[in-house]
Amino acid sequence: MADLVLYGTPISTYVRTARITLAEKGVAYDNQPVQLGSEQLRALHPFGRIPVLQHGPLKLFESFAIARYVDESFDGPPLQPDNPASRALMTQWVSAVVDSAYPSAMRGYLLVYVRAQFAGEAPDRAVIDAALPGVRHCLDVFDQALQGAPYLAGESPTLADFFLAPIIYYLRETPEAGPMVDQATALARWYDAMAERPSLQETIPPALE
Ligand SMILES: N[C@@H](CCC(=O)N[C@@H](CS)C(=O)NCC(=O)O)C(=O)O
Repeated sequence: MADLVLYGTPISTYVRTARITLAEKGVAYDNQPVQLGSEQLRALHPFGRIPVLQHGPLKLFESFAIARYVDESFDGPPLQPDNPASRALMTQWVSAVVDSAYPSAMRGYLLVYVRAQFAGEAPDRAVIDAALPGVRHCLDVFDQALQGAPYLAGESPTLADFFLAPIIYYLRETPEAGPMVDQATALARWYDAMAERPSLQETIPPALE
């Protein structure tokens, strides 16, 4: 087994954030799937979530803690700004993704499609429609932020961009949010630049089926 193991399915946006960070730093690791709701996961994570990183004796959960640890422990380009203001902006946008974008765009919208697909049913139209204003607001907020700078915390990509990109990847595939992303010109420009990075190309999740 590798010295560094990342637990969690590569389908998860949070697992992908950790994988992008590891790829940006050029760190080798083993990605092991672990069943949600399983005893194995409860033993790894007190709240039964993914990702979990095991590095020798250190076990870490919470993707922001994992991403910061990887950035600060390994050689490779720094993924967090040095100056306090830009670093605070990075942290602000990570929190905004976790506290606002994920609940509205993933839990409230995209996962409605995913659960329906797994169940072999049509998605609940009323639930999708009710989620759309929140998704639009979220995309508007990030579009506006990206009108002033190429990346969320300034001139180069930081961990904040690695939290947002996996969500936009999925939204672009949806019938309602896909066109919203395309129309959000700064966000669409940012995503195109992000999608070209080898770290994103290496971590494209398997198809949901
Ligand atoms: N704040 C956590 C969120 C992790 C999270 O919610 N992961 C999802 C998968 S994308 C999960 O484990 N969901 C299963 C559950 O909540 O039971 C982090 O950043 O690691």
